[in-house]
Amino acid sequence: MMFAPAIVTQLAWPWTRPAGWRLLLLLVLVGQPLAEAGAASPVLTLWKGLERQPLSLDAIERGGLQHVQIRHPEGLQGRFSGVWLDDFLAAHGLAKARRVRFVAHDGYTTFLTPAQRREKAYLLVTRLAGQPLDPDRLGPLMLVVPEDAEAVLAGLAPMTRWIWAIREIRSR
Ligand SMILES: Nc1nc2c(c(=O)[nH]1)N[C@H]1C(S)=C(S)[C@@H](COP(=O)(O)O)O[C@H]1N2
Ligand SMILES: [Mo]
Repeated sequence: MMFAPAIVTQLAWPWTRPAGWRLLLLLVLVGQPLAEAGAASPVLTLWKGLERQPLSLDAIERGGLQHVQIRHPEGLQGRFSGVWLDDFLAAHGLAKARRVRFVAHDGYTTFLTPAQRREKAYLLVTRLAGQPLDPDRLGPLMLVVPEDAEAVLAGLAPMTRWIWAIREIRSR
């Protein structure tokens, strides 16, 4: 245990510094790994038939983030970021899926056919104002149709496929 005193000194020194330094050190030592662990932990289960694939926010966003400025009927507004559903499906070899079913944490479920996906561009939202969506409310993922946002607010278009709190996507 020759080097034990050195470790003790290293662990001790932040606490002997002024508060600002302690905070900075805490952010670097604890915050960054936590943020990385959060982005890498699974938020979605993707089913390709019987094959199950857990996906992290990082994995979902890999195709490149798109941004839209909209008002969501559930009261959120601002810059929503995510990936186009068709790009996401294509990236997972599911461009031709005959049924894409979404299952939410509250049990709500709905599905899209290829014709429905051709008709409207669906955005699989991962962030609002740059931050992951609150998992206790409408997160971790939601589906929106940006081109319909105003019509939905005006009551002129249905929002039955604006599913939020998505936890699973099942395809076949
Ligand atoms: N996760 C989740 N998404 C959902 C729903 C829901 O209950 N849970 N309701 C859907 C339906 S049927 C409609 S019309 C709209 C609005 O639902 P609401 O009127 O019950 O708020 O959100 C859709 N997305
Ligand atoms: Mo509905």
